[in-house]
Amino acid sequence: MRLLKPNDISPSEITPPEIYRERRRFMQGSIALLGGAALAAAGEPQAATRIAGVRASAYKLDEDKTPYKDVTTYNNFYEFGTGKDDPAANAHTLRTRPWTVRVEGEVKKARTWDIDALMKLAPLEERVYRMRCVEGWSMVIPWVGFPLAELIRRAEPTGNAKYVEFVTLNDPKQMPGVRSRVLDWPYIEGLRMDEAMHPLTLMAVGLYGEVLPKQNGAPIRLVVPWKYGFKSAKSIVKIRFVERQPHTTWMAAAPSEYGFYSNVNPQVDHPRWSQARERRIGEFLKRDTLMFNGYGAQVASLYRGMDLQKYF
Ligand SMILES: Nc1nc2c(c(=O)[nH]1)N[C@H]1C(S)=C(S)[C@@H](COP(=O)(O)O)O[C@H]1N2
Ligand SMILES: [Mo]
Repeated sequence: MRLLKPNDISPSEITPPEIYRERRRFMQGSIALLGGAALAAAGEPQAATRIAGVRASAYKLDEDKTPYKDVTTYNNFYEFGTGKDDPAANAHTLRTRPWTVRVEGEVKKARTWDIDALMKLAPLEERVYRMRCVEGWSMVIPWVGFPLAELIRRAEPTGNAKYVEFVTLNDPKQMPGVRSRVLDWPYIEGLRMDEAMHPLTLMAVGLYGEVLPKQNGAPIRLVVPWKYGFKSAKSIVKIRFVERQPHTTWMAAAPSEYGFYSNVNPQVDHPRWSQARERRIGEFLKRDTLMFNGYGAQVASLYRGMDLQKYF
């Protein structure tokens, strides 16, 4: 996603992955030629670590998984830059230990969770989900995580808790991108309570059986597979239960383009491009985008009676 003034971007400006990879290969070649071995090494993701005791789950897909390399080098994480390869190059400065997540607001049990305690809160499972970015590309990713509902139950929300707000890290010392005013920091997202409680909604701590790479939102992020990617907030530090609909970062940036709900909906165009089709990273031909990203059987009932053109 890029934040530009209206009409600044056309869908054709979104770099197709094959061209992007070509460019990257070229750049890597130039770095090698400069003899910048240290520079190249700094740009590599940290050594991956396997997570023990991850269970298989019923959430599988009959679709090819996007290669690890693409999942971890083609990213949106504006705190580390707006280019797709910026997060992989820059996120090594993020410190993921010690890390705490504050759970507060309209709950009986407000608590500060240490990340290592959070990772043991519920059994970790592998879930293969489709992810679809509002920019028109998609991936299939084997996440490791636990349902957000498990955390919510332990917090014991009060009757006033109607929404959940997710606040992510905002530290200019670790995140070079937040020095730029491209968005209002911290990055904030939100869900309605029933969306947050939905069994598909995942707190992810890993992918491909390994600890979440920093560029993918380590140490903990949200994954909401029936919504556009920007709902899946990375590197979360606070979860607040609130009565009013949260004011999310992308709504503040461009209210006519990014609504609160942000359900994947091929029938509602982005004001500057169609959402009817998408490019699966690694494939050449575009495929049709599915209503609710293919999760309609599970989530359509959450929106029964709502005008999805109005509540986009
Ligand atoms: N904190 C934070 N979370 C974020 C973003 C971001 O810029 N900052 N980008 C969002 C967008 S637009 C997408 S598509 C997904 C990308 O996740 P991935 O890079 O792991 O595929 O992260 C989302 N979460
Ligand atoms: Mo996105």
